Amino acid sequence: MGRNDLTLWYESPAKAWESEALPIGNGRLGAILFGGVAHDRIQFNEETLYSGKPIAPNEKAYLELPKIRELLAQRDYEAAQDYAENVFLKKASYGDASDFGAYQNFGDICLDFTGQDGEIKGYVRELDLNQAVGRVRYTCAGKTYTREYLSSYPDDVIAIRLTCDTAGALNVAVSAAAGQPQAATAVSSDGTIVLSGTTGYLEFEAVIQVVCKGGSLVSGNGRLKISDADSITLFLTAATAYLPGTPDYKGKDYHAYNQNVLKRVLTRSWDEVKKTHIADHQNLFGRVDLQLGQAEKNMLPTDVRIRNYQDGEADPALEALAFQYGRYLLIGSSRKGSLPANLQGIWNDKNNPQWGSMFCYNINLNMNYWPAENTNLAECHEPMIRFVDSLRPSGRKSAKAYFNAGGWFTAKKSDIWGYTQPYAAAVNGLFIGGAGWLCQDVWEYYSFNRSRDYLKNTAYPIMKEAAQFYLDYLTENDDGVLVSCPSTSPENYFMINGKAHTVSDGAEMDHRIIEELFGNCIKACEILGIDEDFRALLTEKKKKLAPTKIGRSGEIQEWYHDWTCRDADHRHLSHMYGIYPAQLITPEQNPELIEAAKRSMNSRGDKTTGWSRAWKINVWARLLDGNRAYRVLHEMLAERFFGNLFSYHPPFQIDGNLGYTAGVAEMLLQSDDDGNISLLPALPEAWSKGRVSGLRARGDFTVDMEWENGELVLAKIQGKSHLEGVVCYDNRKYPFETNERGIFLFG
Ligand code: FUC
Repeated sequence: MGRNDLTLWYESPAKAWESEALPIGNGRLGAILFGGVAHDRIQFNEETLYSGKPIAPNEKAYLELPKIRELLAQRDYEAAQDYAENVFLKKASYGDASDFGAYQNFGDICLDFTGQDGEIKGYVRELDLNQAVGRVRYTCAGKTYTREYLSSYPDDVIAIRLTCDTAGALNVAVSAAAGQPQAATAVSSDGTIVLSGTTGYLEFEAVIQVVCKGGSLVSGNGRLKISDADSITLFLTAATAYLPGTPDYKGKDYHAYNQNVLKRVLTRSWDEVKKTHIADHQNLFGRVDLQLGQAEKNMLPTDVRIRNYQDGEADPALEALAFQYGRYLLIGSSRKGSLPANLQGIWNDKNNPQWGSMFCYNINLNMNYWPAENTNLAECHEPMIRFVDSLRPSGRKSAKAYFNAGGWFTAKKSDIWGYTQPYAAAVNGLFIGGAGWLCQDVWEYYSFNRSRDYLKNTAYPIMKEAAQFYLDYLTENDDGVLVSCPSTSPENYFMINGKAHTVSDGAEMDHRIIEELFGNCIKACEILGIDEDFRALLTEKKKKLAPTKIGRSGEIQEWYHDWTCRDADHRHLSHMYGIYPAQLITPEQNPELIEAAKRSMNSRGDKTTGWSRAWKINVWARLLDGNRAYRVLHEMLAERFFGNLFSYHPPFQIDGNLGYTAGVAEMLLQSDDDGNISLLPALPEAWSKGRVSGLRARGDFTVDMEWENGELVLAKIQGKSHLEGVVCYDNRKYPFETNERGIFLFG
């Protein structure tokens, strides 16, 4: 077994799904591996198995909007909130809220072994991140048993291989446990188990195909009983009737789909399937190498390392492993053609998971994609961008229905059914920045990869239409500035006369989201040489947007007015948006605001939910405080990562993992749209020596670096030849030279 520095490994089977078991995934099909000896459980998911169904917007809701604005103009926040929640957002107006979809558990593959009655020796369970293969190995009565598990993107299946070093020693009963109440199981002596049914709205089917070498196979009692086999291979395919782009989002022939997948894979040997899978995975995963310390620590099991780390033992290699784990998880949950990674990626064992395991974009979905570009996984970004695009038809209806506006709108959350409406309670559901924030990903993909064709045909149309919504929605206040009204600052409350309110007449986060979106649209118009009038309009409106303000506490104001917030340590850092994830406020350009931001960050404190800590790592990196970023990172890894390295809010949420990964990269490398690349901008003392290769910088650059005693000793910044002549310089510590081939060297 591997034991290399990119392997998670354990000396006993997993009992707990959330904190011990190990994930594999191909973007569409995910599985969680337990590795039990007598009984093995492989819990699986298919990314489109959601409850719920499409919900129509309330087309007349906008008629209530002027009243909310009027109450806010009178600064009657209590009445404004009451009206917003009980009239404008009244749940009954929007159909049945329970139709909002929750991600579902598909089921389990169960393996019950017999004939292994002796003492179990040398048990090892591992997940090899480099190969994306899970393994179990142990010895019993002198025979060594091995299991391998993978979820292949090229073959579109989950595949499991059972072997033993002694011929004819495998005796196992294979069965399936349905995750859905309305599912039936059919077992057939041709070696298949079919699990099919409906959620009430959506039909689904999974097929498990067993292939044995040697021995015999019989079916009965809902199981396939295999005796005396030399080796056994299981393939799992699963699909649903989900079909986006149709009025009811249904119509895929899932049965034919499964049959085709199986037909194809059954022509291939296990070795071929495995080889193709590893090559495909390594093409993405292998692009980045990060060394932060001694790998020898991997001689200890991963859960032991986490415990030692919690006890204060230094383990920079574990910090690097958690970085790579985030990349592994993004590859496993977001591949070209799939849906984006939801709150739990694609891994979920419940039918009522926390927050429906939905797509939530007042931070969570956004954070999932923070490492997509800078850690060299642009292909994994594609599902997110396609998803944003897919929200537009519904988003146009919501813009019209709730705001009588053009363009497209979405509030804070969506399922797979195109939900874009605002909803009660306002503290969550009246988020105005959804579409704008989602457009950040659309722009960033261009910014890193610089495809003009993508900018013109994909990015700009999505961004322009979102900008059109904000142009219609913004209102001018008594100070003559444009504000978002009504709006909330995600999920926070402000205090007036001892009372907490959430509906406001201007939130810093919205203003910065809109400023960034307008700015990116302006840049796109300039690059493409189009839409001169629209560009002029955006430039004019951008200038009039409410600026970032410093309040009497010396901190950044979270709202247009100088209010204090109810929870000083609130997990959302919405007023830091301009610093991270946007780059509107920088140490070079805005030193005063940066000082105010530091005060805001200190007020919020370090110890919050999983994803909130990850956001803090990224913000402190942008504030160029590497040691502080590291402190948060260290506490996060010790206090918000389970032994299986899933990060938790709690509960497990993948945003924490992915935000952590982005944060590590942000500490090592920063870049912007103006051609600045900054090497080791927030290197902590704890990482005094290390090297990294394959990080990405905006402008289509790939960066390798080595450092010793906290100082850069070598850097290679490689651009594409078509970018020769692009400005590229380090505006911070390490200036470097360009040469005529677009390769920049330091050291
Ligand atoms: C937002 C956050 C919560 C949680 C949920 C999924 O509502 O404020 O903390 O992450 O999304």
